[in-house]
Amino acid sequence: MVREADGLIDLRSDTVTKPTPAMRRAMAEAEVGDDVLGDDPTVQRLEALAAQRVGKEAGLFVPSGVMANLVCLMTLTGRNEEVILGDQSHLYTAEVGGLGIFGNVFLHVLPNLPDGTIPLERLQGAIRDAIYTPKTRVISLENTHNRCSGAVLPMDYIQQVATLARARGVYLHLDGARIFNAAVALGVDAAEIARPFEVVNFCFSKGLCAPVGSIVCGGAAFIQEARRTRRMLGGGMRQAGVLAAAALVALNEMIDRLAEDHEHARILAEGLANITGVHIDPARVQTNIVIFELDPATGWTSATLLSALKARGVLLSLSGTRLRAVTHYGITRADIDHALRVIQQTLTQRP
Ligand code: TLP
Repeated sequence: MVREADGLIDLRSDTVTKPTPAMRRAMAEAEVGDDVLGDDPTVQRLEALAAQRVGKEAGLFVPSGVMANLVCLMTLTGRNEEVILGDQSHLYTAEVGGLGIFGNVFLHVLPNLPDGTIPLERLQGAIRDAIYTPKTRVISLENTHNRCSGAVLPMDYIQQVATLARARGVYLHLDGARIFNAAVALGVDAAEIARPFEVVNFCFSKGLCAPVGSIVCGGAAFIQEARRTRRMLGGGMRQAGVLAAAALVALNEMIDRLAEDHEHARILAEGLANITGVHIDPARVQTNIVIFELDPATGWTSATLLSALKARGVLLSLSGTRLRAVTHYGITRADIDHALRVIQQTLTQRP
């Protein structure tokens, strides 16, 4: 990795990753066509490979993770229906309520535990189908769980939720924006994680470094219907093969290296735990997202520290009121050590 000329250590998100040289070459050379007319061979190759990676029949390329979630859930639901989801989910906290607004879908929100799960008993009690309630159509889970420090959902938990959903005639959806981080952390294929879900979406534009794009995967009939939803949302793209070409490189070359990001996140979390005034449980950090809080006795708030660190060349972001650092392809071990030194030095001063 070559450091950017600005010298910043940008830990705001893995979405800041830029396309690799191999991606730029593939984009320049991509064979393209009008994808709304079904003519783009590179998009078709991407959709087939992505679906295969998560063990589903078919895939649909969409511009963003937000649209992927919308396409999945709007395709699965109708008026008077609801989606059960966690109060810490990206869908509920960071997508402007689009599912309720565009989809006319009721968002039935249940509390997430710090490990990203929603207790099974709560789900069991929440599914409903009475004449005076919305009908529960989907349960949506997130893996890895962004606001729960990038937590990986336990496989047996997912299986239990799937068994419950099936028994009650409810679909299971996965916001798998970072499914490959979960797969690498567990040492399993993404298809194994995706198996219990009817419908899964994931992103190419986060840790996998592609510039744009997400994918929706599921059964062939579902994807045909999802294509119509994408069109309605304005997500049909024309010569999208230039983007799909980068996403193909992401799938073929960028997954295994996520282990390095996880290692950097672990080192960062352990380093933070040794800094006076920082509250973090490093054992919670399983993938590439590190979330921590400050002791009020330091005199610093998340917001004041964020701007002081920015002035010193280290960029973090907020996760609610907490601070967040995300490791990625653009971050080296030396960057982690430097960021830790800067955070420690800054916290020893008064704001
Ligand atoms: N997450 C972004 C921000 O929006 C917070 C980030 O920096 O982490 N699902 C999950 C679990 C996500 O973390 C995100 C993006 C999305 C969906 C949406 O993806 P985009 O922003 O590419 O549409």
